Amino acid sequence: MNMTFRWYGRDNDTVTLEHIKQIPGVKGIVWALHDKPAGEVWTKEEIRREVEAIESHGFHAEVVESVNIHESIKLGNQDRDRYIENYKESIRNLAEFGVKVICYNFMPIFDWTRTEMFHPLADGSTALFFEKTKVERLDPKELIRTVSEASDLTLPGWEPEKLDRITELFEAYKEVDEGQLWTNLEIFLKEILPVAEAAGIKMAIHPDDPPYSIFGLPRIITSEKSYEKLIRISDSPSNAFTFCSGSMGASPSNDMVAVAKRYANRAPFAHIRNVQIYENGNFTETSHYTRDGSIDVKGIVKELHEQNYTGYVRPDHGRHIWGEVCRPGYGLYDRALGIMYLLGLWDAYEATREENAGS
Ligand code: DNO
Ligand code: MN
Repeated sequence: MNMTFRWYGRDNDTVTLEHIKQIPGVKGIVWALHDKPAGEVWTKEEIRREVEAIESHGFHAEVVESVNIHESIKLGNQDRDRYIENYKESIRNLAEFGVKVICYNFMPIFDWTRTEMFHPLADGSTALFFEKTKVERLDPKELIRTVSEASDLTLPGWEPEKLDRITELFEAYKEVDEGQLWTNLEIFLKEILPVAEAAGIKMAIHPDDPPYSIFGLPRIITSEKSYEKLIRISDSPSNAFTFCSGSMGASPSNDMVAVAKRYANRAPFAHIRNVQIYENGNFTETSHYTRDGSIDVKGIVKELHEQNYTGYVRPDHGRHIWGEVCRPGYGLYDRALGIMYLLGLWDAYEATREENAGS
């Protein structure tokens, strides 16, 4: 496990690199140009600035999350080629600065979606929450307004530029069903994978979160079946996955230990976190501790350990604890606790292996 921590950059995050330095075992920073609109080229100058800041603190900057995909690519619009060419240039530029993995997702309009950012938990902390019936009931604009009122920050994909165009985007997606979205993904991958392969970069697609359709929009990276389909599209080593236990695992039908068993070797990047799923389909994010949620976090780490997993790992979202004011899900404290739990599990499995080898 190459332990990393997601950071939003000096101007966008309450957490600093100096803070992250004090979490034991963190080797790298997962970063992005967060102010960059989807579809624009990431220039060498911009990349250099970020990478140098990260490396000057003794971290590697080998993982980027995310280089976002322009809606025209997902929709298959006429102008998609221009955005695909820009994407290729960003891949080449990132490779020059030692980037090895680019995480991305192919969700229409929204990125990960929740209905409450500061849902109270029994222990007095708050966490992100997803209320299924609310999503089924509310118009997306209404939902975004109610959720955003509770915070200065919005969820990714809810940027004001996009919200201005939301009616138009929904209209456009009426023409795009799951099959069409797969075709558009395939066209994108066939174009960019040779470039990524030549540049030594793995394109690690992130599962949809939650892993089912919301607001009538198609969602296609939802289960192991999606992985099989992706591999059929291309078996290039650059056609890779981000394993995300909390995203794909928000569907109880996805057994994340089994997914790790079968697909960790194609996932150079893993997000590990827990969620508590309720019978009505609602779910809340919890601490990383296995007993706090529905995901077998310890089984996942065991599986990764058995495979001698050398990929990049990060704790995914955390709760907001000890009064921390931070980006929803991306505070310092609970993610630091998550890291210590993951590293602790790993070391325990390691110790067991050594004992068994010695006896
Ligand atoms: C949710 C998070 C997401 C993820 C993007 C990847 O689990 O990991 O914000 O970063 O969807 O593109
Ligand atoms: Mn994730």
